[in-house]
Amino acid sequence: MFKSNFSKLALAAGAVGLLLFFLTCGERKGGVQVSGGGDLAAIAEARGLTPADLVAAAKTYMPTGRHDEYYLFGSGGHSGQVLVIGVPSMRLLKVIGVFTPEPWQGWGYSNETREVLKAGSPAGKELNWGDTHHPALSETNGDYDGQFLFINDKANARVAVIDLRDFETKQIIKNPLSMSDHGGTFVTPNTDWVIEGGQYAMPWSGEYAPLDQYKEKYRGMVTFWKFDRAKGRILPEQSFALELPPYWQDLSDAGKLVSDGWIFMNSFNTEMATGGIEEGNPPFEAGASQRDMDYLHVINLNKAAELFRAGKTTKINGFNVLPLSVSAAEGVLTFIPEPKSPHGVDVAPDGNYLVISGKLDPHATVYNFTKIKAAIGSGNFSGKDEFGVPILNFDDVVDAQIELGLGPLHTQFDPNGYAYTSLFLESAIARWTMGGDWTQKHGKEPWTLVDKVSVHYNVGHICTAEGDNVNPDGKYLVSLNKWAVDRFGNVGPLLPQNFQLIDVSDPRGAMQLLYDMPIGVGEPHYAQMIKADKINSWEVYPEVGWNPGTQSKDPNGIMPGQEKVERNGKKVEIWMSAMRSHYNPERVQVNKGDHVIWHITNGERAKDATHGFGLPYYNVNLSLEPGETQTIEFVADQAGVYPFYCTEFCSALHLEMTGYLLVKP
Ligand code: RUQ
Ligand code: CUA
Repeated sequence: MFKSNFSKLALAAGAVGLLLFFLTCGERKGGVQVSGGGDLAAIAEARGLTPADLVAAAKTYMPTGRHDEYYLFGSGGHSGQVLVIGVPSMRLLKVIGVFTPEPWQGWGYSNETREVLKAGSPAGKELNWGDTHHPALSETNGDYDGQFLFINDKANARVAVIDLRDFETKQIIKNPLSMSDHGGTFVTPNTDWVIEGGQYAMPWSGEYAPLDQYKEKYRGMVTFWKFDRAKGRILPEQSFALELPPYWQDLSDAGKLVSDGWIFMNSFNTEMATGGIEEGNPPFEAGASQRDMDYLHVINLNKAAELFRAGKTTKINGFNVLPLSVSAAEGVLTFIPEPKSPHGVDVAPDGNYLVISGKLDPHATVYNFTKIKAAIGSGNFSGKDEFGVPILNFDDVVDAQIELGLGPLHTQFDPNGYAYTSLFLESAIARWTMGGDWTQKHGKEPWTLVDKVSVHYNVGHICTAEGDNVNPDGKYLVSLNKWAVDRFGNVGPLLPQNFQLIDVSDPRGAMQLLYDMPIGVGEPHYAQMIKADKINSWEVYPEVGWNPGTQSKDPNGIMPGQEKVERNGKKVEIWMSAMRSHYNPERVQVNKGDHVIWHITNGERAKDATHGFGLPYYNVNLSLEPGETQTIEFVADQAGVYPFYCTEFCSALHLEMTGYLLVKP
């Protein structure tokens, strides 16, 4: 099975050897000279590069001005941001500010962006970190459409909406029921719903209950956020949650095609352990791992939405919740045993197979949705859990268990009938064949492990190109490794994560490791990779005076020539323009104690002609992209002179793009 690795390598080595041979026997004796100086064979020798290295370099190197084939949208982990990376070059293209202020983009310094951040904070508190986990690209008919990106913050149970017309965050929503989430964000095939699954069970809406009332008072949840594509916003009043038993719900995924309208969600700690190592109880890690089986939650979302519309939900903390008793009685929620504390649940592109990864079990377990539906339809249950949720028989609905290796976590797919599963404990990626029509179509033995590639080290999620939608590209796989250990130069005890790019394009050959990319911010969890030509973002804002918060013309946006300052009692309102290389007005005079409202419009129409606006003491930095209008507001509480200046190097006279805010005592 692994022999193919070697023959493939030999083949690659042969091809490159041949290439080098031709190069070195080329025009002149010392080998091929390129302008700038260099002889490929000599460089390879001097740098100790193998033929496989040269192939990897040739597959990833991007000559200047050439664009990458894919965009990778990666979670920024604790930074609360989203990373945008070009594939295969692995060049960082952008860091999108989401749950935390981001000064370069002026994210969190203007009125509007501050409001978006604040909307995600509990009343009276300011959150300034997030633990971003799972980015989800919007889909149309189960295929990425390049319009929106969603991401969750596990630490505070928040969900954000990013508009890919300008790569900016538009909305942050705090889950009204839970403190933490994990099984999100995932979207249904037409992005009607954004899924946010919970994680650690707790009494809802922040209420107190002692741990000895765990079974009665603590609950799990999954929230279905209704998304309005035209508005580009989640609509909380049209959204609802399911009350779930206090098992710890883990990852989820939305059904597609045959399983469209269904949601699948893993759980662990069905033992309902409550910890207490200090009181002589088993620690969580042991207490939550006693049972051989936990429960895969199978949720009939269409049915749940129907009951919600029929008024079967109650309000908890002002939010619509379908009670567990209703879900259990009405067939909204069904359980299936799943091997011991699994982690990822991934719906295959055909929508029929669900791959559940063992974590503590070396197998991937593959469930067949057609069988699940039939078993639910025939009422063939083995019993109920103690909350009254019906349980199906494992053997009725499972098609295969494939031994993959140690610590399987997450699975992605390609168009060649392969699935790829990360093996955390083994630091490897397993490639294996799917069953059903797929493998028959590709003439392969179903449910078989065919190849493994080592990664460095402790891989969590993986991402193949468009690898979780109905039409995967495969091609490239990015392994999101938790540990870097010895891969990079020493930067102190806190090491970067390591994104490794792997070529999975050859269905007959082996997978080839191409590139290591250290990620020096946060701990990225998941990423999704989309074909670059599906992203149609704006080059400049559509009109001068554009408000990115509303994605429409701002009433306070002005054209150059319309600048003015108005005073009304203690309120001073300024309409300022920014053009290369001046602000107008350049002097702004107010009195101490004045309430200042300041609108600034970038009147530029040239691509990349962004101006900044940095104001000392008042803690302001704006990024005014061509056409953009932003508003800041503050009380001039300290007299003095405050030079404001453009924080983007926009022109030769950029240093002169400045002015004075004069606050008179
Ligand atoms: S996960 S721990 Cu997606 Cu593997 Cu968050
Ligand atoms: Cu505008 Cu520098």
